[in-house]
Amino acid sequence: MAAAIRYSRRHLGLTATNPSVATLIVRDDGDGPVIVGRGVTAVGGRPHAETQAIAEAGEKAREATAYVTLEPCAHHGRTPPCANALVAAGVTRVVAAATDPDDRVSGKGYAILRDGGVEVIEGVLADKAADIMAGYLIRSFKKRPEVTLKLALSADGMIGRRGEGQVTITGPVSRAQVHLMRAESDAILVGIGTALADDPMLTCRLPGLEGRSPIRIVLDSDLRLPLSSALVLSASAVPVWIACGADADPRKRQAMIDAGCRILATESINGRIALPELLEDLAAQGIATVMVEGGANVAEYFLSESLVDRIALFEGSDAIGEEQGVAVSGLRSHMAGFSPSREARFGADRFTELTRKS
Ligand code: AOF
Ligand code: ZN
Repeated sequence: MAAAIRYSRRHLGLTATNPSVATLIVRDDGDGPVIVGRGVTAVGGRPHAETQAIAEAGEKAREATAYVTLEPCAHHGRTPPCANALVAAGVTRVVAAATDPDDRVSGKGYAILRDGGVEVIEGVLADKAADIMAGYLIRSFKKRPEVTLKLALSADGMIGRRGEGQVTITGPVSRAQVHLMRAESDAILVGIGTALADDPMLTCRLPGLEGRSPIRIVLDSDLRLPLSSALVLSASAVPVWIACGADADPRKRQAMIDAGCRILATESINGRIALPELLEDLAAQGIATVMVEGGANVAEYFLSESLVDRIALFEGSDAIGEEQGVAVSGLRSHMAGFSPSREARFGADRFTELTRKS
């Protein structure tokens, strides 16, 4: 199951509105277990993992065990339900991690398997699978995407230097990790302050993963993003969605649309986009994971609204100094609501993933 869960990562960020799920079909003919079929939910969400693994295994699926990271589906989509396909393939045992919250499936997939004479073992490494599929689960239960706040902090807790655009805080290994996180996200979000100061691309530029850039979202109540910005100029290659206030200038809106951007008009309160409404809208459009990349005001806004599920904290070893530094106000007290779930070193930088205490 651990191998299946690792394999399921492969298509994170590519399968909306489906979760990225994996299946390994394993058999033991006396010489130890051998993987005879593998599948991961295809780009775009179909075919499902199981059908691909079954196709690869062919006759070898008979009397084999299937490891599935999510309960096999019980509904008819473009293909018959995966639970029926597993029965038909002659699999005798299914080991599953997470139960599918989808009403069309929940519990019914296991029932089809058991009715077909298949032994079912549920809940194996369920927490690990739920961690990988958090976006899918949060979108199902809370009708909003999972929000990961990425923060790069200097040794003295600053996220930037006053009046400057992009400042180097972390090293190349951390930056590569950030690009990988972008590739695994459905969308990436920044505030207009960051978009104006940095003129960022927000794409994934890892060799081999260039085609995996997420949708880029800018919180821009008054539509201040210039048509000449790197984001707008690349909108036809990688989508740009602009969240503006419902009362934003209609001519500016049209100009953005003409430039290839999509407008999400959202209620704004005191000049700020209403986040719950925006997130609900994003979830309704299939976005399950959003990575928030700055700046300080947007980070503080998401934290104070309790809309951050995870913090990806990259800490560099150089200080910026309080005089010149920009900090996220109240960061330490907000962080008290999170507990560390993973730690690593990326070159000289320290990485901590924090998960919200429920
Ligand atoms: C599986 N295997 O690999 C995945 C599943 O739009 P559809 O027909 O593809 O159905 C989407 C639902 O399928 C989704 O909500 C979830 O319940 C399930 N995802 N199921 O058997 C898979 N990705
Ligand atoms: Zn299925």
